[in-house]
Amino acid sequence: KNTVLIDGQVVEINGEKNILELTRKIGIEIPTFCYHSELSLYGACRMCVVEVEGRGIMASCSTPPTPGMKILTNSPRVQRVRRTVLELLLANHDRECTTCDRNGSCKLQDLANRFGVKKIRFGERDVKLPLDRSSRSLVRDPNKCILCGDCVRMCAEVQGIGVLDFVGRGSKTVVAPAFKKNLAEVECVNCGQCGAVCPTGAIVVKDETDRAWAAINDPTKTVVVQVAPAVRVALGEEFGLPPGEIVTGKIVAALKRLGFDKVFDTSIAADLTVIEETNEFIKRLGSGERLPQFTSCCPGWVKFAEHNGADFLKNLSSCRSPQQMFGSLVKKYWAKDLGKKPEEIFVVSIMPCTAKKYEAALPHFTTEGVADVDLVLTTQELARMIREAGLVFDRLDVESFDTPFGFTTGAGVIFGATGGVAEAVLRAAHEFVTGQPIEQINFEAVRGFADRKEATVELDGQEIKVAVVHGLGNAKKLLAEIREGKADYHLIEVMACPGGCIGGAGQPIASDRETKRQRAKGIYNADKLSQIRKAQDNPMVAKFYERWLKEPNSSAAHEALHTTYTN
Ligand code: HC0
Ligand code: SF4
Repeated sequence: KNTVLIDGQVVEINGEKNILELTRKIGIEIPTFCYHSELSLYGACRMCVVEVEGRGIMASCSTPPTPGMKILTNSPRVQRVRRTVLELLLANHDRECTTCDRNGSCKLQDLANRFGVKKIRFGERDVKLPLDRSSRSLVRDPNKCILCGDCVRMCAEVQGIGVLDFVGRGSKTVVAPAFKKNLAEVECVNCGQCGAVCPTGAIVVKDETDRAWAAINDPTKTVVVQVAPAVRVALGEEFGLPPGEIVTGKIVAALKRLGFDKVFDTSIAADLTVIEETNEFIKRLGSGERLPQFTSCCPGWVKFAEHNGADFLKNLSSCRSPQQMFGSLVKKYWAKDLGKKPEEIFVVSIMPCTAKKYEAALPHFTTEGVADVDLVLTTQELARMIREAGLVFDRLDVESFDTPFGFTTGAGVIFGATGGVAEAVLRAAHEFVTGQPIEQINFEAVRGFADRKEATVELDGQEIKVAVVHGLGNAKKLLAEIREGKADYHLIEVMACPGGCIGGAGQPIASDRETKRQRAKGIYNADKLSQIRKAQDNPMVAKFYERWLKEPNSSAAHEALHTTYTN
């Protein structure tokens, strides 16, 4: 029969690839460091050991179950090995838990706790390796690395980049960029996915909450904040709420309590992006030039394209991302309404994304020499500020965004999930070409987590082929196919992170698929709840055109909302 015995319990094998999956099926949580269902098998951390009768101690992640196996998951031998593995890791690990950004979300800490490690029999490593703070987005602390290789495989396999590797030999081995360079010196795109899978604090988001407090406490600054779409379905997780719960109103309330002068929604700038990008797309369709058009709102993807897709740079939409469109409008136009200079307004973004920190610092995103977005904080950092201020998130009364950048449509919110940008553009394209609104505005074909999603839609008699990819490895494959003449799309959405922005590395730590699924569900629920679901119907955006931008793709719009790329 196709069964095994796990701790005396008969368990059927049903296509499980390894013993670990089988034990999880029956509710036994075997500890792991290097096992991720989305990454290849490595089997190096030895944390997931089990005892198999007649074969001894084995790594459960890399041992396939065979009928008749007798498996013990918690025998004295297993317990001993596990504890020794943990102690060895701890001996080699910086133990400054109290000052670590991952205090509370560290697997090593959690397991040491869970397995009751009270004493470490091995001495602490005495040499301190230098920290790598070169990246705009991340901090790498090799002293906290346990050599599980999760980041290496994430960067190479899922993102198709491969700038991290094991460097050195034996006890001197570290994970680092090649030739022990700094992150900022290699072709890292700041996606942060390496840090999102890191079980400890060896790669973390660069914490810039100090700069936010300083701005808030500076009486000469008007401090405004914009909130990205994906933040509203994930921040709650930091405070015990389920993933996908829409907490927009509480976020607004929290930001007001923290002392921000105005609280705005990035989604309104996403609506503006839809209008600019769709008009650009229709023009290209007319001329047949620079197709396929790629979306350009994801800074990880844009940097990747600048490194690896020089031949495709002309195909990127020239639209700045919503984050940057927002900052530009605030500093260029809204500041004047207030009678203020660009430097008197401090623009903060709350983003699910680590690459947004890099994007905001790019030298061309400025007005009169002043950055359009002064500071980007991730969802994680906002949670930290809320905790620091002692706000009980769950008990906050909801509030609504301020005007004029507070009126949102469903189209601007679905940007937060993979496929959302493409869908929002499709909701507009038909209407812009024919003058008639489309009836069916849900484009299910571009939703969900398949590696590549495709849709064919009819646009005034012409067949338009749309592709959506997420995870840069999938983008890389698609670029290769286009180069070989095997793919002929008109419009392509690329998001660097698996799942899109909801899976950004600045979100609460959770790299499992189910959490992302729930967040995506929350995004589409927010869309369903919106009275207005098409970007072109946003009355505030219409006002921006009337007062500031004149027409889509006008020279004023180009000046404020578009950009160019370099390799
Ligand atoms: Fe995204 Fe965005 S949707 S990239 O995923 O386009 O970060 O949430 O804010 O800018 O709107 C991230 C999320 C944004 C931008 C928007 C886009
Ligand atoms: Fe690789 Fe992204 Fe990490 Fe950079 S941030 S090292 S590109 S996974």
